[in-house]
Amino acid sequence: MQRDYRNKRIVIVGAGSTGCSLARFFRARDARVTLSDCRSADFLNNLDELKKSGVELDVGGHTQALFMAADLVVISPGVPLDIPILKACCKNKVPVLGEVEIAWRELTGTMIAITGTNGKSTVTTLIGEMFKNWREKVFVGGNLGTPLVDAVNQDFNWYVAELSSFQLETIESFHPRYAMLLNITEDHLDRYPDMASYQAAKARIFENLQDDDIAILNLDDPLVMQSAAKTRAIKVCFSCNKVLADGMSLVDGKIIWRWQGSEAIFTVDELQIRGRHNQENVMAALIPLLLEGCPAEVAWSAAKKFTGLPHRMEFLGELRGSCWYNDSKGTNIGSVVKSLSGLQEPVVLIAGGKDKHGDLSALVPLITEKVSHLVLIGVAAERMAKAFSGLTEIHRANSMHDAVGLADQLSNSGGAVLLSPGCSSFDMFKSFEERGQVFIREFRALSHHGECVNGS
Ligand code: UMA
Ligand code: ADP
Repeated sequence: MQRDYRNKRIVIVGAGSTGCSLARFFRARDARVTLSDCRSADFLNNLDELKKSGVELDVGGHTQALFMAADLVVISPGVPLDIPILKACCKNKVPVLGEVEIAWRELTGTMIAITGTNGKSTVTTLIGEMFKNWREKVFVGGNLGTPLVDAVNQDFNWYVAELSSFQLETIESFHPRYAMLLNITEDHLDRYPDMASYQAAKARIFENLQDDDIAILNLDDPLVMQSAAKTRAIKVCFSCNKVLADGMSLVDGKIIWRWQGSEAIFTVDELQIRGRHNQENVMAALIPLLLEGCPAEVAWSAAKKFTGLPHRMEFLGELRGSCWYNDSKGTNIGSVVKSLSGLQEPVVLIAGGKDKHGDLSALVPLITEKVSHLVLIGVAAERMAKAFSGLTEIHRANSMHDAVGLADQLSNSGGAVLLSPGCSSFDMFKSFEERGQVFIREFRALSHHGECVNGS
């Protein structure tokens, strides 16, 4: 239902993609909008268009008086709830909500929400591709890139939304028909005091589900099952370890779907995306489609065509006999584990970036077994060097240019070079995309001089 925001004083916090979309949304509703960002205008997107549309700016800090006079404060995902200005709002009973909640209140189709530490973007995109193959009008976005609020007042039957723990922190009534939790491993411990708080934020995806809603769960992940223990919704599970009488299982290279007497079987060798984790992603993605009555062959033909997203184990090509991979989206230790596990050859690993303070020990066996040289970049380099000391040869680089040059010198024919940082990018780059693009550019510059066989 459309809310009346006319003349309401709305303060939006964060002038990134979410904040700008929110500002447009509220201006279109004739609200009195202020966009507030702690950074000064020089470091922000060009906000001239928004200014012209009547949005006021409060940049280089958050002005207390504006917040205290607001009818509603709406925050971007990257803004933690415990900053002083938001604590003051809470104390003074100024309502604070997040963008997902604002969008949800006005959306009319069926919501499929996907969260988890890893695999969210892949699963969200896959579900979108399957719906499109079924000729359905579908919005695909959220943490993936397009803020959910951009979907309001557009003609969609379905919304497939990737949600981060940050976005789930500020929901109230958000109530998807399908709520999917893929896995939980350590991440974002620079924002959360401990794993329990991170897990609790993820578990909020189930908070408003009713008896006939569906929770899609990874049965092999104890933290996932624990997070959903109290949900009222129908639990539909996927598992690579158990054969399920009702659910999605992986058995001897076949994905088997059994649900209330019906059965569908798919052959994993037909997929182009590689690795056990991607098989799990496909299994999870198929579930809402099959439950909604999409013919199995229609969903599967979209899965077969899917070649994966950029910056996720993206094969760049061969240089002097070494295979180069861009996994810039490997932003936590769990994802580096999956990416390294998929490689059989000796690896020169480029890792590091903005430290999320996670436990690095899960990487120790793989570094010992597979990594011939570790090239470290960014703020986390120091801590990683200590944690992996003695396991392999460790090198430092001050830029991606130097890291790529070093990796080229250290790699041998028959080996691999992998950028899988295990950290966010914000110490050296604007985003994981920019980091991946710089890596690709440096690889191409080198390949220009060396013997290169092109990949993607
Ligand atoms: N800011 C303040 N005050 C603060 C903190 C931040 O004003 O106290 C300002 C910053 O100066 C900056 C702005 O907030 O200008 C940035 O807001 P944002 O970080 O929320 O950035 P957006 O561009 O709106 O992007 C967000 C998501 N970013 C984060 O969660 C960090 C994007 O996910 C998402 O694609 C986008 O909304 C649309 O939904 C990115 C991400 O890194 C990809 N997500 C994390 C992840 O996947 O691990 C959760
Ligand atoms: P997210 O959106 O959750 O960050 P992506 O689909 O972008 O996830 O994948 C990011 C990285 O996470 C991949 O490069 C891969 O290393 C790892 N990954 C993908 N799917 C899974 C999964 N199901 N389980 C564990 N790790 C995964």
